Amino acid sequence: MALKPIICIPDARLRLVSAPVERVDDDVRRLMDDMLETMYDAPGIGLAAIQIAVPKRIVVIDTAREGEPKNPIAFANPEIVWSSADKSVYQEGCLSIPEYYEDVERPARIRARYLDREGKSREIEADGLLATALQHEIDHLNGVLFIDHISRLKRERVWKKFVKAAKHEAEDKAHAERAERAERPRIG
Ligand code: GNR
Ligand code: NI
Repeated sequence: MALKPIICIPDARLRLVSAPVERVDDDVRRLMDDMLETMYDAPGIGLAAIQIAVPKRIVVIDTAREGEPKNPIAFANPEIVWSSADKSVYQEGCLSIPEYYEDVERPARIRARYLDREGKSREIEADGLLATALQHEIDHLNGVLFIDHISRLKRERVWKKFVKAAKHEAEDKAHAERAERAERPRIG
């Protein structure tokens, strides 16, 4: 198993539409395991493969609370086959938009079809936090972020904040590299 770096906005890869998995083989299972390890480490309750820069339709979720037994679920090619008319509101966050939380309204209950770790087709009916998390993750597979479901004013505000932070980070990195070159003792 391996921990993978999580990419954040404004990284353009988060807008990619991920490709379906053709076969749940050992490589896919290894990816699912790496994603679970990365998700637990973060910590988060869900992770889509694109968040570790892999544009495949794979999701992992564990909504068990602290102190409860772990309940990891891995999904390949998840699809919502039914959603309820009644909605629920959760305060959502995203590991790709650190430390930003906002209320999002989504269908309260869904039915999803997916392939499990063994490649077997399954259906799951979800409500509560699991329904919200699964919809949040399936959005990631389509390049959609939870901030796309909030007001434009709020979305633009948080987007600009992360663009600015990314620019500062790039400048700091370039500066450190220049300093490194200038101070390195020359040979010959
Ligand atoms: O850890 C996460 N918590 C969360 C809370 C409410 C609704 C959705 C989520 S998913 C998020 C992890 C994440 O970014 N998954 O893509
Ligand atoms: Ni997310």
